[in-house]
Amino acid sequence: MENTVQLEEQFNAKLDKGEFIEPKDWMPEKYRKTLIRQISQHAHSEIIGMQPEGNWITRAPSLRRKAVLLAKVQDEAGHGLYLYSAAETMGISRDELLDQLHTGKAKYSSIFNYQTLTWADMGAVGWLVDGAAIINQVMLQRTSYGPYSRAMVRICKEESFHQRQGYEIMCALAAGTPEQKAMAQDALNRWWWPTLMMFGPKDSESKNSTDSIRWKIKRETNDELRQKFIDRTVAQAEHLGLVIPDPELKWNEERGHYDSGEINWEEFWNVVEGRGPCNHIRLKVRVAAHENGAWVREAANAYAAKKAKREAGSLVA
Ligand code: BYC
Repeated sequence: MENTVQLEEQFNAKLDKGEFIEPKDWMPEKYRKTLIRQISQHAHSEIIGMQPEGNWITRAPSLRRKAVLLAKVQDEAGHGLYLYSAAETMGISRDELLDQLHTGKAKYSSIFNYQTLTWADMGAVGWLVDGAAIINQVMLQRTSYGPYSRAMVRICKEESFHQRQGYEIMCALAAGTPEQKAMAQDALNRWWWPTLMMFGPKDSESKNSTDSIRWKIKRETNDELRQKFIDRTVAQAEHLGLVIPDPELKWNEERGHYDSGEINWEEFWNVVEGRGPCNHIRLKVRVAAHENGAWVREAANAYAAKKAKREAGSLVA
């Protein structure tokens, strides 16, 4: 019988060789807890993230835009499902995970607590929010836990379509009438800073990063990914003829990166801790959707039980 020290050595050797940790492998309890926390937070973000965009499906300006947005919001539901399934492989049930969300115990991404005020916000969310999500998720494709990594591969493919649909909306608005261009600029002004907050607190304040980097759950730090996003997005804003709302944004030749202004960390923590513009309404709508869907779950369970009974009967016969 192997003892914990030996098991931990084998676990670390797997990580060193770049192998995946799979559900049936031994893992330190803290590794399991960290992954349940992060994967479920990620799943919750996907399904709460359906709300700000879902609000615009009936108001999309054309049939084409409506069909595209509908497909995108459906994709987010799918992402939530892959991620809940990945979290369940760690020995926690879907009911427990949803309960943690509905009682406010579990976090979800701060970004979805902001309002979507105009159609241009659908452009800014796709371009910036999905753009930031891709930078984070491309890194997570190489995360050390197999089921999380495999979910990310599929999600990333869909996210790049999401990002392009957002950028396409921004291109149309930025090349439109002065009023349309002003709408696009206003959306960029409101979404820029909250998007930078998606990457989490700065490295010096990130309590989970040391363990997560050691265990190869995260391959890059919050600040490294945020910098990557800024460096990529500046040229995209210039192409649109829009101005990023940061007067300190400046190319630094020596560093080979853009320098940027300080994030309002007080706002970040307020939103994370439940005091953002829409935290209350997002949870309320989610709980109501869950309660209204009870009959679907009951019907699906009754059907599954009936089918299992019938199959058991035919086996006996
Ligand atoms: N919002 O130690 P740290 C999408 C929390 S959805 C809220 O750095 P970590 C989409 C953090 O949980 C994609 N909370 O943490 C969907 C921790 O609290 P606890 C969303 C945040 O985990 C629909 C504490 O602050 N993507 O694309 O090492 C429509 C300290 O932070 C946030 C993901 O979920 C935040 N922004 O790093 C459109 C990515 N930041 O739990 C689009 C998966 C930090 O210790 N998650 N906190 O109490 C991750 O990659 C990592 O969890 C983070 C944070 C980089 C976010």
